[in-house]
Amino acid sequence: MASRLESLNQWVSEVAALTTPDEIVWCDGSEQQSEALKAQMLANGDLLELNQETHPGCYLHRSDPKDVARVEHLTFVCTSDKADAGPNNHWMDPAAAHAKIDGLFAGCMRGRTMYVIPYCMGPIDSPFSRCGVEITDSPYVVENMRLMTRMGTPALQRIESEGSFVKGLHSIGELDPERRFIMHFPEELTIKSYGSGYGGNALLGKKCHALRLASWQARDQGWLAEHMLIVGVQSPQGDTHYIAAAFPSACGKTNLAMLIPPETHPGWKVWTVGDDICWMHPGKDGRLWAINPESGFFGVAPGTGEKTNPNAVAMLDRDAIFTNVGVTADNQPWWEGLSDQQPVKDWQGRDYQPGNGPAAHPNARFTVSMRQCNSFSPEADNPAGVPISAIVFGGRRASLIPLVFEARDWAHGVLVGASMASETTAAATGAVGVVRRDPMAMKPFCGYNFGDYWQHWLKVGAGLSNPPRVFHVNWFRKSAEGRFMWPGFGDNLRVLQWMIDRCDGRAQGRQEPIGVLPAEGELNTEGLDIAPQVLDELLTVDSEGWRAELEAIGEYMAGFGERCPPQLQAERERTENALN
Ligand code: OXD
Ligand code: MN
Repeated sequence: MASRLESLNQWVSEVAALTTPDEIVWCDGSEQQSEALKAQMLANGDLLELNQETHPGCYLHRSDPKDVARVEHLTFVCTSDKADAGPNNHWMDPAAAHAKIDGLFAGCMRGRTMYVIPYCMGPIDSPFSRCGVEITDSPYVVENMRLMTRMGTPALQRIESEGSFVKGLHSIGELDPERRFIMHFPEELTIKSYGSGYGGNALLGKKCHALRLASWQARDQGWLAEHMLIVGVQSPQGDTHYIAAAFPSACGKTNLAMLIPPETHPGWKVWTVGDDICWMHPGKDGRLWAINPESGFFGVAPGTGEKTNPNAVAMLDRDAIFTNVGVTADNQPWWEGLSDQQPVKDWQGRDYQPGNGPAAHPNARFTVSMRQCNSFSPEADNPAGVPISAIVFGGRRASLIPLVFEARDWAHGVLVGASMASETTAAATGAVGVVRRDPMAMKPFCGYNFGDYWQHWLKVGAGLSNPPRVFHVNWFRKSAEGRFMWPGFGDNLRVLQWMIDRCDGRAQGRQEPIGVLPAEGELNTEGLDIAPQVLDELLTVDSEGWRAELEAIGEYMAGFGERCPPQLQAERERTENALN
């Protein structure tokens, strides 16, 4: 098979001439092709069969132990003008970057098969969707892309009729961290990734295309490409509000997207539209409309259990790929937080010894089609997307940041998003638990200068007659003894309920210098076991702490020089003055 699109055939030929594979396979997305690939991976050990009685269609992949997370220090945005990439990105001159990475690609597929994967990010028939083609030498990547994107013949047909596509070239190379780069060329709509098989580095539709390149395209075309889940919250009266929420990696986006209402909330229902990426377009009605460009979940396994995310546990008993989890004596997948069963093998296939660390790698993952989720929303296939009532920002902050507050308006909301900070997690290599600025949870994913990005946010909002309300949450406040103060998980619905009450004009709120907090009695705590003084503390504004926080935010934003919108600094000063 080849394509009817000459530019695609030509690019495939050029890549083949560079990488010299033994064979070229075009991926059609069929069951048959997928079965053949899985059989091949089972034969060569890339995949291991899990217990097919308890987990039909489930497989385990053990990655190279040095290839388990995104590598931000090896990820580059290569724009002709360095300032366009901004201080938030590592930059390389495009010509130098091509030369460097093409040197690695030369001859790298000798003895291997080259797979050509046409994919569509978003519903095939949505005007908001965008297509790409990933070329890879990894069958594991092919199978993951099949779950995570709309991949195969329908995507190819759309690409052929549109005549353009994002080009993504990937090879696992030697899996040598010294020969590893993830390079983006937004001006050429091109991605080149070498030396890693890990999801965020290798499934190019996800972070590389749907966030880094898409954020660049979105700026040019007047929309927003964001690191956000999309959830529908249906009240007992039957009306549904859609909420988009940005949290850094491994901070509970998947759990919030699949939340099960607490028993105190009969009649409430939560619908999952997406758990990681959200593309939002201004609609004719002056609202923002969102699609989830993905079709699967690539979720963090550890911590996913009956208490934290029963919907996820239920969807993982069939047709899923597990990466770097442990296994039990009867060959079921296992990770910390899943069950009381004991693992017998750890993520590296060694006999489990507590002294070797956790059985599952802290960034162990599952890949599964979103259709398997009990709370899957059919609206995820709606080409028009869903209207967004509220945007939520949040990070992991042990102190200072209240459980919830609402921004004064859109411009203040942009400041609130730009001010986000969070403790780092195992989703990226490097130290864990260090607080760093992560504006809109996009620090690792914004394909251009944050200053320009904030300006773009301000501009998009200014054009909306009915913009979403903007909130900030913090599920991760800790007491002096180091215990989490808020129960989180299903009980987070209580906070979403207050947001909806704000949207519908039912909650007055309490005006504070940093924004609007729930007034006394507005947060529904019925049946919740929380001491009144703990709740008070969660909803208190510590003026002195906030003054220091705002100063730090000011310094951070000043690092973007003239590209930082003056309007944002003005919003910051407004909050500062209110605190004084
Ligand atoms: C992810 C991440 O995989 O953010 O979604 O790292
Ligand atoms: Mn993510």
